[in-house]
Amino acid sequence: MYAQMVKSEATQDDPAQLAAFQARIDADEKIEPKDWMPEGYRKTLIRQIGQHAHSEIVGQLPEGNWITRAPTLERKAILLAKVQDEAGHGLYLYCAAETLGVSRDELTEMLLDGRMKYSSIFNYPTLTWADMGAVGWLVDGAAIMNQVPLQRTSYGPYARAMVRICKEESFHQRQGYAVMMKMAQGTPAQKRMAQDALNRMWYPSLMMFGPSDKDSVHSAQSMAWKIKMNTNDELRQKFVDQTVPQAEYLGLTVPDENLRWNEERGHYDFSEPDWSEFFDVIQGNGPCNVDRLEARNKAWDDNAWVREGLLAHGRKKQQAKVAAQ
Ligand code: FAQ
Repeated sequence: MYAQMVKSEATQDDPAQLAAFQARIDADEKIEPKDWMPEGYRKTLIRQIGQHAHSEIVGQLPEGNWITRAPTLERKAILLAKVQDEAGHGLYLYCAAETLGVSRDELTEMLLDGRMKYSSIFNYPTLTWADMGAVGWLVDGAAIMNQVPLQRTSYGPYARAMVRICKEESFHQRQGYAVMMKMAQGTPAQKRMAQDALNRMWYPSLMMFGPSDKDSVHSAQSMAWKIKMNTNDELRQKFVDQTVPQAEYLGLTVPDENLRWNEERGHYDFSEPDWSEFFDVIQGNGPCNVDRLEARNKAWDDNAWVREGLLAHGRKKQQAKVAAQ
């Protein structure tokens, strides 16, 4: 339905203006906030950047859950820094979305009342300390695979936000892999925890790239506009090809009986995730959807006084300025 809406809005635009816009995209020019853009382009960006921002913010919850239980002071400091980075990513992305004419409050309200999504992965629980390793290694690993190409996306503010985000995400991925190495080379019980975390996180991580290309509603238009640089399946394949040797190095087994190197294709063959589970999760029926939205709603309500205080302060300053004129 959204795709239809985008299409019909796009067709209302002047064909000559649309052609000139597409020519700029094809020439790899960056589109900036004050430039003319088709309404469909603007709305697609608001949807994608907004959902990306929400994912960074909601994504703090599964790891935040482990800050007080990190096994050493060093691990606690690292995890705390990582979770704070995710908050920063959310803020850069909300700022990028605001340049398209939507406020952060509006975006947040759309998250809180279920009109906007966030990444499916954050609706799974983090049950053991090994999950902190698996989240960094697999979830940040998948996020980087998707986000490195987005540094070249056509919308300037989004592309520039991704540069810093990607630098920080690679530190996140390395810290996760370091936790996994420690666990996988630890006692038999620690190695079992690491394997259990991989077993539970593998398919949800593959789902992060979105539905298979044949079911992806937005890919074709988003790629023509260079809002997306690759299809969902292309990035999923790259992720599998990169991650399987890392699992082998850890001495862990990827939970997929069909996983094998295909000499002819030059890629791993692997099993698709259970797509009915994916669609269930993004419709709000995953293991933690209710908890995640409750936590976000509570934070929004508890912090209303801060927003109101800041607005009152802003009004007072404005009034004082007017009175002094
Ligand atoms: N979860 O037509 P497509 C991170 C929805 S950041 C939920 O293929 P599209 C950092 C999609 O919205 C992770 N919904 O969609 C971190 C659409 O529904 P709609 C977030 C999903 O947009 C790490 C419908 O399915 N990254 O992890 C998902 O072309 C650790 C049809 O799908 C980004 O957002 C999903 N996985 O492609 C933080 C990157 N997949 O909107 C803390 C930017 C699809 O029509 C700790 N986003 N859907 O109602 C993208 O690259 C794209 O938006 C995709 C989806 C690839 C996610």
